[in-house]
Amino acid sequence: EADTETVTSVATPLPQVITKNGKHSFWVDGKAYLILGAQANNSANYPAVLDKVWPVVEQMSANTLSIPVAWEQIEPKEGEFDFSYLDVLLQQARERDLRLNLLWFATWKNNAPHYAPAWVKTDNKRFPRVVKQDGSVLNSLSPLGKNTLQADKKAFVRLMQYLQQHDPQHTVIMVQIENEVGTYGSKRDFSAMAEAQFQQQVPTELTEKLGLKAGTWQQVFAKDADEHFHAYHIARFCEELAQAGKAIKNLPMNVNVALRNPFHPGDGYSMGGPTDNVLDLWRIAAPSVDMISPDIYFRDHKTVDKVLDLYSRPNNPLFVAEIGNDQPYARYFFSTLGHQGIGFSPFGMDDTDYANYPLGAKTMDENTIAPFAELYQLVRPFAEIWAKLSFESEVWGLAEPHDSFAEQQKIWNANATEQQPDDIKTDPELFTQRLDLGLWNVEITYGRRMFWIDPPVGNSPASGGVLIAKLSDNEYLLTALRARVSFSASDELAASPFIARVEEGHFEQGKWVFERVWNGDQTDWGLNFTSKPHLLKVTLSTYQH
Ligand code: N0T
Repeated sequence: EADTETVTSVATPLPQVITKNGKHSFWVDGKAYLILGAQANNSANYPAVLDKVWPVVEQMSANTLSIPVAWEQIEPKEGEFDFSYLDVLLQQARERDLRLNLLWFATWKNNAPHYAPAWVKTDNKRFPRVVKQDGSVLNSLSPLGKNTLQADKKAFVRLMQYLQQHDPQHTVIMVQIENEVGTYGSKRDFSAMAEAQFQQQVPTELTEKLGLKAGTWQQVFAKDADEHFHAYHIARFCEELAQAGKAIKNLPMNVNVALRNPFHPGDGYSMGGPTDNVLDLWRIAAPSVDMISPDIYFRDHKTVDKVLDLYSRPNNPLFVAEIGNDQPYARYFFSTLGHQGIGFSPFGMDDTDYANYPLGAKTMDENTIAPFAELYQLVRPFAEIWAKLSFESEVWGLAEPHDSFAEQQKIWNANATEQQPDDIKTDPELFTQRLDLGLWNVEITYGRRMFWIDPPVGNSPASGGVLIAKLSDNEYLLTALRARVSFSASDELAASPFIARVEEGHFEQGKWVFERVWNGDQTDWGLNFTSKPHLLKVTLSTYQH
């Protein structure tokens, strides 16, 4: 018994991120893996409350839980480590067949060292905070504090050693370094220590890779010098952690970001974090970080789509590390997968009695869970196939485009996004999307009957979406919710198009299992999807005149 276990665990390959031709794949147990995630609330990292977390994760049909592990809890006294929380967490996750993404809450938890041990937080001399230009001191640790890096790294290495020794089956598939790093209220540290560094040359590796001329921070980045300087040093701090941690156990590691509004950035955001303007700098300065992951609290389609564009790049795999847990956010699961996302993880998914409204939902109950559960239940039966096709073939995913949430729910910097005036909401184009799939085009419409040609009026609330994967030039895997999907021939095809065959089925052990053919009413008016899950294989053809 014991022997077989050792043999299996030794054979279990490490989770990893694979990049080929600018496309990314996240592998677990030697296979492509799609993170159908859930993130627990901030203070859910204690054994006594875990039984309030699992039921929500299970109701969602999630396969991965993101949950904090705090520096203050594993090293309450300097040099004395306690991993009893992880013992319980790992065991309970395994019993439920769930994987974990551990969030290392340490030097930065949204700007502040709240989760650092008291012996760190109370010793400003040894662990210096960011000094503002006016000389006042912020409650955000400076990335230039050598002792801070050393102490944080030491604890992080112990955490990775714990995983190396106690998690041979890789229940933990990813580790997040810090949480929403950066500083609110100053573009950088202006302490004497920082000033000395700020006068120096920008490291040549950075200027060269960014294609910029060498010089001091001020010379190279001009009015953006302060922010770039701060971002570089935070990125290097995270890089040191990632490198040291990976040397112990080579798990995928990510850094999550408190976003700035891509259309109206302003300067009130968490400076120095990997916001879109310094994303390339971060990728260069922190090469051991596998990905920079957006935390999405914009509710509107236009802003979310832009964020997904910005964070899915040949040099950055897209993982939506956090997204609000209210209904309007759920459908962006479709667009995340359409951007070749490796995962999606709504925030605040547990019953520990907290709701981060107005960012997320007002309450945690069945109604809050349902929109996410519906999506995971739709995709989970073919998640591995999807993840494989996303990497090896071409995939598309779209969420219903118009926004239907109430004005008063537009908060924070999402305020800035323009809304359509009500009187033009009758335009069917608002509820129509088109995709060029190669030889074939597809039109997706929302909010119409299954039969006949009445124009689309949108779902209320907006909640539809579609997923398409290319199987071959004339063959697609398709699923959707609350949408009509109509194929047509693109200009490349000179002959007349027809639907050759639409099979409904499912996958078993990676093999397509045929259930029935959709024909007649089921194909005459496009392929109409309701709130029930249907998986289709669509084969298209042409006839000559
Ligand atoms: C997120 C979450 C958690 C004036 C917020 C979003 C999580 C962190 N931060 O519930 O704290 O750990 O990553 C920042 C959004 C700031 C909005 C400010 C409104």
